[in-house]
Amino acid sequence: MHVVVTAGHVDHGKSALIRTMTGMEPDRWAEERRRGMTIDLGFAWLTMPSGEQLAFVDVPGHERFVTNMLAGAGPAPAVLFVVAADEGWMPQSAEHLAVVSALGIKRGVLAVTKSDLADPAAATADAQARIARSSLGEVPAIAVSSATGVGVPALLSALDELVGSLPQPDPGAPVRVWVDRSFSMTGSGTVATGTLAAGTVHRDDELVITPSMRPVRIRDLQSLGATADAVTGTARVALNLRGIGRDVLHRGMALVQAGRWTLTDLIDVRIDQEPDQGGDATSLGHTTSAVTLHIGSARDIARVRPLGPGIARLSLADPLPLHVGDRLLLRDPGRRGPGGWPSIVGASVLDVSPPPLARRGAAAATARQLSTWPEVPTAANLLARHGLMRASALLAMGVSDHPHPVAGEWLADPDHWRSLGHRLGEVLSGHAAAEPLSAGLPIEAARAALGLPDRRLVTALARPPFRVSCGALQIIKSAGGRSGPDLPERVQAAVRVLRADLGAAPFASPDADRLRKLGLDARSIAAAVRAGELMRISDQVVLAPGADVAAAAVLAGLEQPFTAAEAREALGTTRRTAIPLLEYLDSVGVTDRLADDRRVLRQPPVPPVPPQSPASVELVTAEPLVGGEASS
Ligand SMILES: Nc1nc2c(ncn2[C@@H]2O[C@H](COP(=O)(O)OP(=O)(O)O)[C@@H](O)[C@H]2O)c(=O)[nH]1
Ligand SMILES: [Mg+2]
Repeated sequence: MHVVVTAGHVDHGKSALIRTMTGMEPDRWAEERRRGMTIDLGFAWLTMPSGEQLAFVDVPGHERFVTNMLAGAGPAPAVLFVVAADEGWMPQSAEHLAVVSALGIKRGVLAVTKSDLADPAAATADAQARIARSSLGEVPAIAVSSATGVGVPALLSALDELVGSLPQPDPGAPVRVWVDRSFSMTGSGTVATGTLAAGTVHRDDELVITPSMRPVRIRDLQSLGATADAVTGTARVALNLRGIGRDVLHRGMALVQAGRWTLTDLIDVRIDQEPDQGGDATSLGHTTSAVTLHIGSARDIARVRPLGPGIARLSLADPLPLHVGDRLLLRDPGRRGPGGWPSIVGASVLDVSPPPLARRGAAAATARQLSTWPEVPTAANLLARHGLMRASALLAMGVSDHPHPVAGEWLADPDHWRSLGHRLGEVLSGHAAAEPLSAGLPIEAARAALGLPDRRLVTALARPPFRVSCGALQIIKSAGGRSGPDLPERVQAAVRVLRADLGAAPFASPDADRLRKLGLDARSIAAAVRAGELMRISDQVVLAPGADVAAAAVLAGLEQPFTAAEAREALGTTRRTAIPLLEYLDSVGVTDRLADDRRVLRQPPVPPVPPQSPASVELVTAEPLVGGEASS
């Protein structure tokens, strides 16, 4: 099915032409028929020579009802432009053409009506020349008469050719039906009608009503008076909705697929030049007054904040479900265009979730950036602006193609991601310098420091030379193989003394008194352990790194199995050290403790990582076994 909207001055014969072509009455109201004037939208359809169905949305031409005209034209992909041969081009011809241009409608046919009353040549030439300067460009023109039927077959075949050349909308596109009519039917509840521009609706689908976001289910589905299980756009649809009252639904609301649209009251837009109205290209972009905004069947009030040439931020009185790339029509009731009609200008939506303009000069910088964007912004454009976005947010903006996520569903602009990596490095270096005894910067602190919305992003940024260990971020030192932060001079000196003691008696672990005298508190010892300068055997016992290997060598010389007392004697130490050391060796699988409390040597311990190689992850994962210190 195809949908075409009429356009043209009042009384130029739009409704009569629809009536003649379809045999249906587009003026639905008694008042319309009594006054002989279209007030509201009319709907009629026919089967074309090609067998395809063509639905018309007939609009009122009178300027008082231009809002109704916009509601019908908004969602339509093509236009039947009507000019009467006897009157020729008139003010509302110009206004409707401005509307068509602003909406970006690209395809149309010109019908020059009442050709039984006057020679259509002059009106045709004039109208074609004017239309050629609009978004429609060159259009075929057919002289017709609804009184005599002359030209009607030629018009039908021109329409057939027109719709046959329209691009086929994506059947999988997200659904948004702007409600243009709603009524209740006794016994079957509320019905909403509208133009389905793209995508598919099925019976039993759930949609949400904007702006309330209330979910509704499609009980029944009709298109051109016939019940259907599914309808694909472009099409006229009547949706019978379950469980809602008629008073809930109004023209201008939309029925949308959940999660696929952004309900927004703040947007950044590019405002079209206004060549047809001879206006200054940025005239509307310099107003700060309120304008009327139209999209689909919706009408809204928008406050315009100009950001730069042709670029503006609009604050909407009521939120609308929008995508980037959507076409909007703006009318400035305070300005009068040629012919005395409020000036009309088109705009395209660049961002439906624009960041605040906090800094000085942010408006101008934003305008510079946005003016380089294409008509329909891409994921790369939006990411360059937002830095980080959820894939679902991008989808709700109308962009389904996106790069691979950096973490979870987070997408990142490549430059922004690199600079976050640099900033993480700065933050970590700063932290290590300020707190040399700390086990690293907690992930949450790093997240807050970088202003990131999700901790998973911090983890994803922790690629070498950064790493995550026990919920904290550390810098991996490449030279020297030491993984921890540099030890303060005071701690290094104390550790040197301790290592000298242990060199003489490798298993005589220093007692609390000795450690206190050397000024080594729990934090300093933990830092020395992380730096690989000491080895923690238990809470109370520290030895030199490699003490476990040395102990195993000594124990290998004993008759197997051996008792704790035999081990203590061979190691030349006290029970205070021997027992924790044996338990440590049990825990890492070097020794086996038998049922009678004696032990056997199972295997020599893994030798420590040689100092020249980079610190390995194994060292890190072993930390909980040997460490009892809290990370700070
Ligand atoms: N003679 C003649 N009258 C026409 C023709 N088309 C429309 N009319 C008359 O013009 C008047 C306005 O037509 P209508 O379709 O309501 O115009 P609309 O406002 O553009 O919808 C009606 O009285 C029609 O009968 C035509 O081709 N020839
Ligand atoms: Mg009419």
